[in-house]
Amino acid sequence: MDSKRIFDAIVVGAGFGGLYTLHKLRSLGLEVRVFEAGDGVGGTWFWNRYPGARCDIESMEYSYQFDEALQQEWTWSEKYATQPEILRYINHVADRFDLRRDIQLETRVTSAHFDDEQKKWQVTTEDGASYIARHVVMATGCLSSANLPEIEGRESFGGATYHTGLWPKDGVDFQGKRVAVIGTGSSGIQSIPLIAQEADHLTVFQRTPNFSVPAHNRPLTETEVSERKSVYKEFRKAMRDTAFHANFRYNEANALDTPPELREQEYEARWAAGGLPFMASFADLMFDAQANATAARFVHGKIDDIVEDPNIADKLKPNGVVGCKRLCVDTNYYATFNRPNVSLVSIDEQPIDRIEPAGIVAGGELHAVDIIVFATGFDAMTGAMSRIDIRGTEGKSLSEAWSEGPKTYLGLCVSGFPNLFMITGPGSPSVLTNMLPSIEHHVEWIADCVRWMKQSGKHTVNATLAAQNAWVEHVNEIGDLSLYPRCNSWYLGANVPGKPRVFMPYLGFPAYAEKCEAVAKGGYEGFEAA
Ligand code: FAD
Ligand code: N01
Repeated sequence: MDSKRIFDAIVVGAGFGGLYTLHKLRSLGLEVRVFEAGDGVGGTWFWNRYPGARCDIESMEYSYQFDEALQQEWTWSEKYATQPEILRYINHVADRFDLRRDIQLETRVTSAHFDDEQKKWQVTTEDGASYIARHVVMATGCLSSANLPEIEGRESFGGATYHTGLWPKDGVDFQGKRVAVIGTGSSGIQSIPLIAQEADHLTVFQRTPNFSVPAHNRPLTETEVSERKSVYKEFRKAMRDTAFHANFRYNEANALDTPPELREQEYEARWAAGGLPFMASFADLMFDAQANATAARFVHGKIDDIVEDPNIADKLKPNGVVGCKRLCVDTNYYATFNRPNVSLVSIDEQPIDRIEPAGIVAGGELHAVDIIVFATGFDAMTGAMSRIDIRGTEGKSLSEAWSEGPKTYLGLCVSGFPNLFMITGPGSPSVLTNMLPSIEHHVEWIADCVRWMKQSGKHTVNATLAAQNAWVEHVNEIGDLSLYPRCNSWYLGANVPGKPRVFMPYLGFPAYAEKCEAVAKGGYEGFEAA
């Protein structure tokens, strides 16, 4: 790249968020540089190359909609696209919009400091270079900071270890190997069935069982693709008025007001259709524990039907609330435990004592393995930003400002950090939605704000503390109406030891988009512009 050091905007991250931000800010005439730690674009889909990695929102919805020609010309092959196909799509977008010339790969941002006098940001990268920009956009991802558990002896292991979110490009050969997978979230549940097919023996270490529904993935037919494309714009617009920003066929009825036979029929139909729309079976599922228990009993019944050994079936049954942790979407997950080469270690009963050169010791028993796969998730929503030394006005550190949990205005900005924007930050709906439209919504809001600043001769926008406090209170109030805060999920930071427990996403599309629009129309209410 050229040696230019001064830009209008610096974007951190070249996933879906960073790429669209670059395109959009460029269209305003801004000079933009994107810094990306990886050696390719794609973010999530660049890093998560584990076997079975796919989207769990249907491909024709889990894609950009900002450009009609793009969505007409790209054809997805399957209902849920694989990681390689999604990565091909992202690369296509990077080429199609000539984005690469402003993306600096293999460049990790280590700090971003606001200069109170210049009213600009100084951004430093790992190689010690410094750059200046008026605006900084953190497109660093909600699920981009791998969480490797501190298990005693981890470094002493004699075989190979992998984290699903840092998977090697050349893949991993499991043939003839004894493999351990630690973790049974979405990444574990997607990869376990495929690793089991290849490995000599697979031992799954499960700390908390998770609810999973079948994907029923399949190729898309030409007819359904062309039918959707013929109304793509209208379809996308209709999705914007839904809670998850996706075609979940929401049922307005409550589970508890529905007679048991009809309730079962609804669950059966959703199970047969597959995927996350299971959560839209009834309107009260995430708001009433008794309603949710009807869904939990249904899934327990399915686990009993699929898993032959009743003892193993019981271990696989989650106790908690369906959807309280992100519902998993699988292909043959529960059936994998019928295979003779798969065993399940429930960490509840046999806690992991340590890792030794030969394998994992749990409950005093050594499980000798050649490979350990950590499907242990991410320091979600705040992890990537916390790893950067971010300092706002008067040198105030973001880590300190967030020491009791992240506080933001609209999940877009933080008070005291002028012109620093986040894509799908904590306090926005982000991970509780189809993230592609949520990303596009944020990018477009930020671009509108930057355009407004240019037009009105403003150099900085800074969220007021009062607006931020009111927003944080509102996010908590709404979260508390639901069952989400009731379980140990990464939504709350519960998966990372020592992380403050705060329900981080905002539950509330489409009201959220209306609020953001009202803020902008009201002359950026809740912001001080100077
Ligand atoms: P990311 O794609 O995470 O990109 C962030 C980028 O920032 C990364 O490339 C990272 O290297 C870079 N970065 C971070 N810190 C720095 C730094 N300091 N310096 C330089 N670069 C940095 N969402 C859905 O809605 N539907 C799905 O089906 C779905 N499936 C998923 C499957 C997996 C396996 C995972 C992990 C997540 C999935 N998600 C899904 C969520 C997914 O993260 C988002 O949909 C989306 O891809 C996020 O895009 P992004 O650009 O915001 O962040
Ligand atoms: O991570 P997770 P993930 N010892 O945090 C366990 C998206 N995604 O990578 O539940 C032992 O969900 C942990 O146990 P517990 C999606 O949004 C989507 O799977 O904390 N175990 C859990 O079982 C998803 O929600 C797809 O008790 C430990 C697992 O590791 C998000 O990314 C695919 C442990 C981590 O599960 C994260 O998913 C993949 C320890 N010390 C990801 N620490 C799709 O399907 C953690 N665990 C589209």
